[in-house]
Amino acid sequence: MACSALCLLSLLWAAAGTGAQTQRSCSVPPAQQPLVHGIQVLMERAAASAAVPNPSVLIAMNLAGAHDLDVQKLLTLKLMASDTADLTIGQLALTIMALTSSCQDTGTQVSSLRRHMETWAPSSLSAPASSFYGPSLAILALCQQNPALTLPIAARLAKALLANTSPFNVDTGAVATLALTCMYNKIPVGSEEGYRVLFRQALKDVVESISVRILDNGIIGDMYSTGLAMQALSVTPEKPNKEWNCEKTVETILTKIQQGDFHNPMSIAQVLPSLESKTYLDVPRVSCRPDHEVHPTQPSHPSPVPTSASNITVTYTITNQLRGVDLLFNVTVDISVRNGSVLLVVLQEAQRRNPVFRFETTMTSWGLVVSSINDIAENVHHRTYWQFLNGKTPLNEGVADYVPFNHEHITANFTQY
Ligand code: B12
Repeated sequence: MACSALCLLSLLWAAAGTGAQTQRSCSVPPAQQPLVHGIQVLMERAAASAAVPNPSVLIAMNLAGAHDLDVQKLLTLKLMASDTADLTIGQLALTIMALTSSCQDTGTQVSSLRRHMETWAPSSLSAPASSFYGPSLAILALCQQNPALTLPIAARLAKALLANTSPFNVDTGAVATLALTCMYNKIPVGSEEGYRVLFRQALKDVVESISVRILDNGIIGDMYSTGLAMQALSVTPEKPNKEWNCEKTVETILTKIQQGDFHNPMSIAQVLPSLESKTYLDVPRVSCRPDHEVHPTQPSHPSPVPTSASNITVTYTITNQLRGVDLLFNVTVDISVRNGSVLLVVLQEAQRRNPVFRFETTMTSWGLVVSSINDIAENVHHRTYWQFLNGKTPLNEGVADYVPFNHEHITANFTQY
């Protein structure tokens, strides 16, 4: 009797340890489920008509259970047929996870990603934190395929994260936590103890940094990093040192959904897994049985921002004060647009009025990025980009999503990250 109790206790102890995942998730109350279904329908509709398949959307669909199986199949086929030669390591990692979540073979893509990661190293001790986002996705994808082969590369990432001196970035910390947790949970028996200690130390550091960014309303970092941060906090073996109230976080995110803040398909793809109590660690466990379609219960769509016939005035400034960039300028214009217009309309109107405001955009998974203004273009090697601000506060959305208010002063500032 005493032995069986003891055995049971040690079994439970083992389950709580490295072999199993520590889950601290919470679920959406049944009454609020239609809100979650509503944003999933929005995301799937956008995916059906998107020119380029978005792997994050397919991952979210497979983790949540697809509403529209045709869209799920279309996305899977498009991703299988896509050319991976020009992808960044982060994009390749997302493609591998997306295809894995659709139960497709990814052997070639995995070998290519492993080769890329074998030569990866951070550019310097002060490399921007967000430069670890793609490599963290890569370790996560490789860990899910073959943790033993990934050990030395993951160790390099962990050491680089510990040594990095740049300001912390929640989105990146969340992805790094998922990657390191995957590795920590899958350290092969007989591996050096040093790996366990290293991953645990790096996780402790990152989770501590995430936890100090938990706001009173439950938001972690900002509204759009919260989904990834929830995934991180719900799986990490390191408890955050600040108590995390998961229910509060879910409640606030649901309020934001109701207010229409989650309309960008990518923002939905990043928040949906957490709202369905899933994480990217579940990617290899997705069931691909044909009966996996989920029929939503009365999807409720967030009401679109009302656009009225009245006009608003937005003050728009473009400024480049970066030394080393030849053309310095600081120009301001007042632009009148329909109330409810997105910022992109302001930029278009400014360009129409004065060629100094001409701009170019590039398509990304989040939509249009303003890549150049007045012939000054962003440059990854120089870490320069056009940052958009309201006064001195950076906007939390891009120009195709952000809706300015009357008399708002928007600045586009050429700066470095
Ligand atoms: C790194 C990063 C950047 C870098 C990208 C360049 C680089 N080479 O590293 C820089 C610093 C330039 C940047 C800029 C901005 N960013 Co940013 N960025 C990120 C971050 C942390 C990681 C992106 C990444 O590497 N993804 C992995 C790779 C594999 O995927 P990818 O699709 O190839 O990634 C590309 C896009 O994500 C794109 N991108 C990055 N940020 C943004 C923002 C918008 C609006 C768009 C359309 C595209 C875009 O650049 C990536 C590299 O090419 C994400 C976090 C997240 N949760 O996704 C935020 C994130 C996407 N950014 C965000 C924002 C708000 C911005 C800015 C609008 C901030 C501002 N006030 O100016 C600007 C864009 C302005 C413009 N000119 O149009 C938000 C978007 C939220 C939303 N609902 O739209 C996020 C989610 C951060 C957050 N939690 O709030 N960003």
